[in-house]
Amino acid sequence: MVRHTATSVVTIERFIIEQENLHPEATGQLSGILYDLALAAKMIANKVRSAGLADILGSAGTENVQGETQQKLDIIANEIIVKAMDHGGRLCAMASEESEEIIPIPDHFKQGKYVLLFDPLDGSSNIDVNVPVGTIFSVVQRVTSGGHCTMEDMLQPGHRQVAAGYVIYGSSTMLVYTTGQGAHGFTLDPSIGEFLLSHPDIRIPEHGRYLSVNDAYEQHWTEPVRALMRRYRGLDGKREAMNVRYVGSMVADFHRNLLGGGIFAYPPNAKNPGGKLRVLYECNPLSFICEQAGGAAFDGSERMLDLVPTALHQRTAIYVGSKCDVEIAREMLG
Ligand code: P6P
Repeated sequence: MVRHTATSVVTIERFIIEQENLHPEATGQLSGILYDLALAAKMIANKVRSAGLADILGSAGTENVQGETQQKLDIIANEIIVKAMDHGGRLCAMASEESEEIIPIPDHFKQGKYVLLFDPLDGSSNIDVNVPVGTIFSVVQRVTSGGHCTMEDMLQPGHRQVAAGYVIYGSSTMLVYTTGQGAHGFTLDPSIGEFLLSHPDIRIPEHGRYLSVNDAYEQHWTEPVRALMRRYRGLDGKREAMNVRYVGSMVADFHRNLLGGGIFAYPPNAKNPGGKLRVLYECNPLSFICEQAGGAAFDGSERMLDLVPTALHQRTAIYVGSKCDVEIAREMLG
């Protein structure tokens, strides 16, 4: 891999090409998907930045497949991604948190060999209070041949991902992605409208500083989960106490832990007995990135990326972050 010095100005487009050149067999289709996603991210960032002024805060008055009230920006972000991605000829279908069914590629566009699964704006209930939100995406190669993509192409375990990433719309807009050759972060320079390499080859500290969990559900947790959280808090004397940092926006909590070291935990609770976060377009992409950065991800019984999904919007428990802290979860829950 080409090594960049701190002073070199490396755009995401240049970096994508350099990564593609590491694979002589690459056709450029995956690079094209990443380019188009970077464009969509800039467009969404523009909308998120001005949400408070352009009367696009608040609810759209509709519900998504999860029965959650859709925020206006959710729908706008969803449409931006679908329109940016549907004509490039690299995809055979998409799936979104905002759409109950598979989103087919219209017949008048060329069909590609990849599938894109995404959450257009995760944590969107935080928009109105200016808490960072994010876009999460996952790319897998279709497993069926010919014709339209089917659910079989969608329901693949996370270790089949060929790329994954997220965009965090925070104090700055950052895009972090992996194609299996490490995890790399790019910061949007709004003065030139380019994502520039700012965090090459991200490594998550082996021991976490931060514990991200919503302990309002403590009374619903099983005793092993309660014991695990006591361990993370240093209450059983077997581990240094972690600082609790929980924003309620998975991308924001995950990103802080990825850079600073920590664990994001969402155990099953009475409201979400199977866990709350979605396998295909939240847990799998973030787990792929975390493993590529030297971390780990566990779903309460196995490696997150080995879970074989059976439904498009399937939810799961998740413990993702610093390797040693996920190992503790595996020991105490597995
Ligand atoms: P709770 C946002 O709604 C979200 O999907 C994630 O971004 C976030 O981590 C989680 O739900 C917060 O859930 O139950 O703690 O409010």
